[in-house]
Amino acid sequence: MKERTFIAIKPDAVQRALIGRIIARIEEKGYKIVALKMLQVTKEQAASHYAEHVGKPFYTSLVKFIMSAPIVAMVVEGEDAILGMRQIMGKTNPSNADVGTIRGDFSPEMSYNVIHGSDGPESAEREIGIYFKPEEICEWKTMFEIVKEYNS
Ligand code: IDP
Ligand code: MG
Repeated sequence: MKERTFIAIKPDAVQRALIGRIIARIEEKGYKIVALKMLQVTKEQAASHYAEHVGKPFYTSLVKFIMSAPIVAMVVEGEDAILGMRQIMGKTNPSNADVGTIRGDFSPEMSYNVIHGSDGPESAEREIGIYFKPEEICEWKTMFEIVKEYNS
């Protein structure tokens, strides 16, 4: 099923100049970026984004970290894109993330794991709403979609 997921290139990856390489992986897979912007996460956005983690030992440092430098926020669309992006990202703890995944290849430790991706349809919708207005999401066709239409 065609899905949209919220993806963020986290502050550590922005600071390490990995924006282009991470976006390349999303494009190489064939997913469509339908919204994209750099922004400084506010306290309100951080609290809302990470509400499920309130009370966990890493919560305070997580919120501080996500506001420590800009993020690159995206809405990524594609067939089963929520699970697909989680696969491309790799496991939360980069020590267990497969080689070839973004976290497996670029992240040295769990608190600096370079990318966020929604973990299900409800969180995707909720997270997209935290960072994007509906009019910031672009309707457009990739070459692949145009070719598929032509062949159908
Ligand atoms: P996810 O990003 O793979 O969905 P979550 O469990 O939702 O993982 O955790 C959100 C973020 O919180 C992680 O990406 C990571 O940056 C951080 N985090 C999660 N667990 C730990 C931990 O045990 N220690 C330090 N940071 C953690
Ligand atoms: Mg999560």
